[in-house]
Amino acid sequence: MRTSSIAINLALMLYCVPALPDTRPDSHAPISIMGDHLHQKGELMLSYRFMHMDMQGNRTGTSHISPEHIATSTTNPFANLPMQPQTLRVVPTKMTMDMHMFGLMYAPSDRLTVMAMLNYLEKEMQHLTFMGSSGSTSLGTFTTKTSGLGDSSLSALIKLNKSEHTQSHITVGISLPTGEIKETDNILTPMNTRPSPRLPYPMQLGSGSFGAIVGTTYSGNINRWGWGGQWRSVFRLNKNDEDYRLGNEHRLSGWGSYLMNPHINLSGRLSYYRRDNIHGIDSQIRAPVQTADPDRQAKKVLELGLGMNFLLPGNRNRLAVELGIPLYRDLDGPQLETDWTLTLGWQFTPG
Ligand SMILES: [Cu+2]
Repeated sequence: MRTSSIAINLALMLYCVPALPDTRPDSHAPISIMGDHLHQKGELMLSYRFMHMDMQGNRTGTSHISPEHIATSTTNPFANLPMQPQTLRVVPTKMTMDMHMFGLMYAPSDRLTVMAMLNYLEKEMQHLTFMGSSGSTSLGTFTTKTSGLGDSSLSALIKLNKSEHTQSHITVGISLPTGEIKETDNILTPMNTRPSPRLPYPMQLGSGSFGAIVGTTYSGNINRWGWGGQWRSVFRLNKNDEDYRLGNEHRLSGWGSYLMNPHINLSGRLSYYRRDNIHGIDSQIRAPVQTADPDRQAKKVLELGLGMNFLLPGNRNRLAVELGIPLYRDLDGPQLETDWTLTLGWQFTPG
């Protein structure tokens, strides 16, 4: 009898779940999606996301390529400079990136939500160095590490439309060059020396450039189902002080969700991500390694995301988790491939 009354209560709670944005777990997108929702006038939200990205092995186009193959057959773009080998001789084998993302959202009106984001990054890359200027004899391995503040952003989310079950908004923002682009670390060269040069592009913490952020988001829910879509691009606006600009980035995402109970929903997401190559070159980054090549940075990835959102009792705290798994990777390579991404998040709306 007690169980059935609990069941009836749960059913009533579920039936009564209103379509207001802050009272359903699925009124927020999967946690890897940024700037997916608006707030009501006067509302403040603080958030912390932790993202771990794991990369292992190399790919050219859509095919795997071994370190030995890279070291003996991939042309070194700096081959015409003095002391440079004909092929790449240092090969990245593994990389991890941990991002700590701090966000603040505030709504001065029902129509406008402003958002600020700060990132702290920790990067680690393992490499295999091949001996001398040719052949497939390995000399040794080394790991480079960088950490610090990444680029920051300020955005405005402007409501386009809102009805009982759907909402849409556009996002316009600016990416600020707060991340360092002159990080150095100890490396092992094919000549068995251990200098500390400026590290290649993927190990730097920022872009060095201002960026324009633009996008649009649509989302809806009805009964136990939720859905949404977002387009978000970052256009790099200027060459940085080191005379290059990173490639523009575009991400198109669609997701669906199912409400298990008033506090938990499951989500599935598909995202297509595209990043262009680097324009220009940093004259300090010249090494027989793929990561130093401005034309080996572009990628196209189709990613599946499986996640859960939790809305804690009181509706002030949200927890979320999402695992991203690539379904398709096409890289201007050789380039390290991303194998999985984990995002954890906590969102808090103070009283
Ligand atoms: Cu928010």
